[in-house]
Amino acid sequence: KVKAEADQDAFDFNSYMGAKAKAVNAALDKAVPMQYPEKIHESMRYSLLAGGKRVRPALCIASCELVGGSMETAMPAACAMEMIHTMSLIHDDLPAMDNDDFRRGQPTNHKKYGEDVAILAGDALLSFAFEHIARATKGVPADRVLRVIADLGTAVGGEGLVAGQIVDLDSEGKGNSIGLETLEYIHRHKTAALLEVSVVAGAVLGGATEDEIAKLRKYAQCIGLGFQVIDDILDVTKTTEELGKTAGKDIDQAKATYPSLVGLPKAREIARDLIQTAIDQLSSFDSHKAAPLVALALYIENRQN
Ligand code: GRG
Repeated sequence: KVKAEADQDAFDFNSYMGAKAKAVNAALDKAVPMQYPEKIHESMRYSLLAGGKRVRPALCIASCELVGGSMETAMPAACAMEMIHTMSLIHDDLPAMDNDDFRRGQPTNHKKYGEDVAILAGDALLSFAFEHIARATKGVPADRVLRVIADLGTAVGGEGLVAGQIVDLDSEGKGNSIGLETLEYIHRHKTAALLEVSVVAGAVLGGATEDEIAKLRKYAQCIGLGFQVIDDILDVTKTTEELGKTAGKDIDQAKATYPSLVGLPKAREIARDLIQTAIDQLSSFDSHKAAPLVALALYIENRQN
C-alpha cells in the first residue's frame, strides 16, 4: 500500500499522456497517408489528426505494457481504436444524428467536406481499422490477433457502439421516463464498450492471463461508465455556473442524466464508487506498472471539463 502510493505520487500523468499521444499521432499519420484519391484521404486525416486526448490508444498501450508487452505490439490496435472513435464522432456529428458544427476545435467533417464525403470518410476509417490490426500487428500469435479483431467487431456493431447510439436516438425527448437502466445501457454501449475493447485488446496482445484480462475488463467498464456519469455531472455544474446560479439547482429535465434521475449528490457518489472499483481491479498488479491506469482513472474522476 505504501509502495503503491509512492509509485502513484512519482508518476507524471501529463508527460506520460503527452508521450503516448505523440507516438500515436506519428503512427496514425503514417498509417493513413495522403494519397489518391486525395479527397477521401484528406477528409479522413482532417478528423483523425485533429487532436483529441488519445485516451483509447493510451489505454490500449498501457494495458499491453502492464502485462509485459511493448508499445510497438499494441500500436496498430491502439491506432485502430482511435480510427473507430474518430469515425463514430464524424457520423455522430452528421445532420441526421446530432447535427454539430464543431468538433475538436474545428468545423465538423461534413461542414468542411460535405455530408457525402463525411459518410465515406467514416466508412473508410471503420474498415481500415480492422485491416490495420490484421496487417500491421507484428510478433503476436495469430490467434490473439484474431481474438482482438472479433472483440472489436462486437464492441462497435449492433450489440456495441451502434446499439448505444440507436437506444440513445430512441430515448430523445423522453426525459427521465427512460429510467436509470436505459441510461446505463446507452453509456455502457456508446462509451464504455470502446474503452473496454481498447484495454482488453492491449492485454490480449501483451499475453495477459484470462484472470488479468477479466480484471482489466472490469476496470475499463467502470472507468467507461464513470466517464459518462462525470460528463453528466459536469454538464449540470458547468451550465449552472455559466448562468451564475448555484451548482446543481437547475437540472435540465428534458434529457435523462444521472443528476436528473438520482440527484447531484447521489450521482457524485456513483461516480466515486465506479472509479474506486476500477482502481481496486489493479491491486494485484505491480503498482509501478499499474500507475498509468490508476492515474487515468483518477484523471477521469477529477477532470473539470
Ligand atoms: C461505430 C459503426 C459505428 C457507427 C457510429 C454515431 C455512432 C455510431 C456512435 C456514437 C458514438 C459516440 C459519439 C459516443 C460518445 C463518445 C465519447 C465519450 C466522446 C468523447 O470522447 P473523448 O473525450 O474525445 O475521448 P476526444 O476528442 O478527446 O477524443
